[in-house]
Amino acid sequence: MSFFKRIFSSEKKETLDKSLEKSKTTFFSKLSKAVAGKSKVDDAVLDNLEEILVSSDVGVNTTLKIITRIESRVAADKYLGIEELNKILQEEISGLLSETNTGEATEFVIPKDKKPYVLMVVGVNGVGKTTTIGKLAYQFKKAGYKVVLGAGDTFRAAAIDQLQIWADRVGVPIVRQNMGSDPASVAFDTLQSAVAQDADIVIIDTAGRLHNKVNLMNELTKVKRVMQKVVSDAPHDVLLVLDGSTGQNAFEQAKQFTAATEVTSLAVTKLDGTAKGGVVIGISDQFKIPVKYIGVGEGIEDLQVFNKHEFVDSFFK
Ligand SMILES: Nc1nc2c(ncn2[C@@H]2O[C@H](COP(=O)(O)OP(=O)(O)OP(=O)(O)O)[C@@H](O)[C@H]2O)c(=O)[nH]1
Ligand SMILES: [Mg+2]
Repeated sequence: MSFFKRIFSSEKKETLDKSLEKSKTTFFSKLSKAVAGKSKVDDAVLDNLEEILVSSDVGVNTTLKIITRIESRVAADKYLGIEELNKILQEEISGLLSETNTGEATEFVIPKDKKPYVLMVVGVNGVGKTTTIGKLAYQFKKAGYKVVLGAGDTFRAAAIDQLQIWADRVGVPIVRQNMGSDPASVAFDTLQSAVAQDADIVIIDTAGRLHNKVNLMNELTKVKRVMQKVVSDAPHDVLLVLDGSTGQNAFEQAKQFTAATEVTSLAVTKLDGTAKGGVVIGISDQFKIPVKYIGVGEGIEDLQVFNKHEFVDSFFK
């Protein structure tokens, strides 16, 4: 590992540790209370643990899996201190997430055989789509890719301007039309422009707010279909953005969205300043769709490639 890479990863780790501070403090103090005055891991401790995991937004199904693992590992009525229980929990959660072969990446990379690689970003309003696009454009550009943005959220004028600000900040081109124009037409233009410029990556923003859900899903379908007139297998990635600070709501949104339209990866944002970081553990376990990115702040650098081992490590540190 190079010197710079080492510096980068330790910085990344520090940011992650800091962002998860609130989740960790809440979790650890609840955990301490659960074992305070106890001399063994009995049913009462396990019940408490179950409650702590559920209230940390890990989700019921994933919590039950974790409890089962702890039960089979800890001999009944064995004495365990808080440190030890914490360590076992960390190991079991890590083990559980290891059963999926996603969340191993550590860098912002895209497959080489797709050019341009087309990434479409979807999600309900306010979750952080546009911000995540700006941060992604920054990271991809930094990694040496040529990026073009498409302002496919034509529902609000401010949405187009917001993406323009990010494009300017990062220094990448943007393709836009007027407010109210057809998002599919913007996507078409963006792909054509990207092909003409020999760009590596296209990122298309979409509206989160439309008159109703059916409209929104129909529109996404249309955008995809029209894109394929330019790049036949586009989009290569449909990234659903979820607001992690909404906890179980993020879960629900993921369920509803994935049922209504094809989603190929997830980004969970706003993990800074929330006590609901556990939601990422549940989402990674419950959805077949990989969590690719996590948002840890509003700044341009505040996006990380989701790595499950680093995440669990930070969560329990
Ligand atoms: N703290 C924090 N704030 C974030 C993060 N990601 C996005 N935000 C903030 O969330 C708010 C909404 O972000 P947008 O990117 O506009 O969300 P959007 O999904 O594009 O919203 P619409 O365009 O209305 O559908 C902004 O104030 C962002 O700065 C994050 O990781 N952490
Ligand atoms: Mg937006």
